[in-house]
Amino acid sequence: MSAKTSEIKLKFLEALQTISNAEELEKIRVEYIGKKGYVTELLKEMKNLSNEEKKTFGQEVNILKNEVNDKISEKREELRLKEIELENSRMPEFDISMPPKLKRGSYHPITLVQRQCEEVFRSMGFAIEDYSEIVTDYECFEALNIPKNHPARDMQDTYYLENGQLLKSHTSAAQNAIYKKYKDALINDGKPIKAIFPGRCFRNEATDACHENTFFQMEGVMVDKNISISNLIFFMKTMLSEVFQKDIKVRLRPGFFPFVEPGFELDISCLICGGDGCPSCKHSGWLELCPCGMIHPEVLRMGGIDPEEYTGFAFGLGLTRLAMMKYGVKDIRDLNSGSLKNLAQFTDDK
Ligand code: FA5
Repeated sequence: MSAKTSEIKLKFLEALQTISNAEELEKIRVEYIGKKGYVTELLKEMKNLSNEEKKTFGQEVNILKNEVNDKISEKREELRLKEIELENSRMPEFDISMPPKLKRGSYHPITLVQRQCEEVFRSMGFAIEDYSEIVTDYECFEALNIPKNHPARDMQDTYYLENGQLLKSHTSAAQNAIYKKYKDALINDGKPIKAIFPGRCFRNEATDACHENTFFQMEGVMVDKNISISNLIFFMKTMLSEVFQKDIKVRLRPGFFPFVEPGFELDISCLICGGDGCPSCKHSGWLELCPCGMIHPEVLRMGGIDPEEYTGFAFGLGLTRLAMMKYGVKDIRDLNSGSLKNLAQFTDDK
C-alpha cells in the first residue's frame, strides 16, 4: 500500500473513532468516499502513472474504498443499536404481571334502575321475561284491543318494516305471548301469572327534555282469581318505595288505554324541580311514569284466559323516566347520548 493510501486509511480510522451520531457519520462518508472525497481524489493521481502502476494503484484505491464503505456500514449499525438501547432505557419499567390501571366502566343509569326494579319484583314472585324488539301488528295493537284505524294508534306512531312488522312502541306488545305462555299453569295448576318484561320501545316522536324516540319501559302483569285494583296499588307503591328508598308523592288519575278497564295514569311529583315545574316535567310539577289498570276482558280472552273466571292488572312503567328521576337527569336525551363522561357522573362508584 502506498504511503498516501496508508495515511488516508489511518486518518479515516482515527476520525471514525470520534463519531457519535448519524450526522457526523454522513459527514465523514462524504469527506472520504463522496465525489470529492479523499479516496476519490486519489484516483485522479493515476493519470501520472505508468500502465503497470495504474493497475496496482487502482486495485489499492478500490480496496480502500470498499474498506471505508464497510466500516461506515458497521458504524451505522452500531449507532442504530445504541439508539434503540437509549430509547429502551428511557421507557418506564414495564411489568407484564401488573393489573391494568384503566378506569373501570360503569353501568348505564337505565340498566341500574331496571335491575333494581327486577330485584323488587323478583322478590315478590314475578318472573322476568324478555321479548323481541320487532313485533307484529297483532301483538302490538290488535291483541291489545286496538284494531286497525283505532284512534289510540295515533299516540304510538312507530317504525314499520317492509314486511309489515314494526319496532314495538310499548312493552304491552308482549302481553299476548305472556298470557299464552303461562295460561296452562294458571288454569290447570292454579299458579297466578306474575311476570315483568322490560324492553326498548320506539316511537316516531318529536323529542324534548322528557320524550325520546327510543326509550325503555317495563311492563308487568298479574292474573289470578279475584285480582283487584288494591293489588295493583300495593305492587306499585312497593316498587316505588324500594327503588327510591324514600317517600315519593304519587297521584293516580283516570287514563284511557283500550287494553285496560278501568285505566289509570300514575304520576310522581317531579324530583328535578320538587314539583314547582320545569322542562323535565313539561312545567306541570308531575311526571307521567306508570300507566296501569285492570286488564280488559277482551285482552284476556285473546290470550286464552276466561275473563269470567280470572282478572288481572297490568302496568307499563317508563323505565327511562324513572332513571331520570332517580339520578336527577334533567334531559332524557342525555341518556341516549353515548357520552361516557355524561353518563358516568350519575353512576360512578355505584
Ligand atoms: C303505554 O305505553 C302503555 N302500553 C302502558 C300501559 C301498560 C298502560 C299496561 C296500561 C297497562 P304510554 O304511552 O303512556 O303507555 O307510555 C307509558 C310510559 O312510558 C309513560 O308514562 C312514560 O313514562 C314512558 N314513555 C312514553 N313515551 C315516552 C317517550 N317518548 N320517551 C320517554 N318515555 C316515554
